Amino acid sequence: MKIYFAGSIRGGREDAALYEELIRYLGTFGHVLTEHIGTSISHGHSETGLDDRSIHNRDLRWLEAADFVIAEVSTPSLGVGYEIACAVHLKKRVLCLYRPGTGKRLSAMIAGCDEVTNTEYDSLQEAKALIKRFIDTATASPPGDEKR
Ligand code: 6IA
Repeated sequence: MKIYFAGSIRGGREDAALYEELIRYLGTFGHVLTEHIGTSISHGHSETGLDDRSIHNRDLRWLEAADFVIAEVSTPSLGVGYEIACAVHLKKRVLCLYRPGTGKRLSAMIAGCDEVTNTEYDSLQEAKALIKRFIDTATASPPGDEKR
């Protein structure tokens, strides 16, 4: 199973340690294509050495290959929003994880999108339970047939 994890990079790295925990957990279900998102890079740093076009094109190829997309959306990120929109158009199953306690309201373009599974959580344990339920449900029904 291929899992695409999306989390903020240039939008802000406040949740990088949390992403790392979520990616570690997702790794128990399958191969996480975007493992680097949890690594401790600072935005503005030269990152991988890849130029922006190469990053964009590679990530879109990964998105096309993914069975599921899990997005942590508490830190607003243009890139994560773009990935979610692309995933919706590619008919991927998308889980959005949002912590309401951050003081940042989730964009209506995500919160109001019926094509994604929007969830709220407070603790890492809750996030893991939401991920497990989402993957269990999604794997039990063929794509396009699932109840969101
Ligand atoms: O606008 P943002 O930078 O916050 O967008 C973050 C999202 O875009 C993530 O979910 C990534 O999938 C994707 N993205 C943005 N920058 C990169 C990137 N740079 N590498 C891979 N995906 C990216 C290199 C940094 C790497 C060493 C962590």
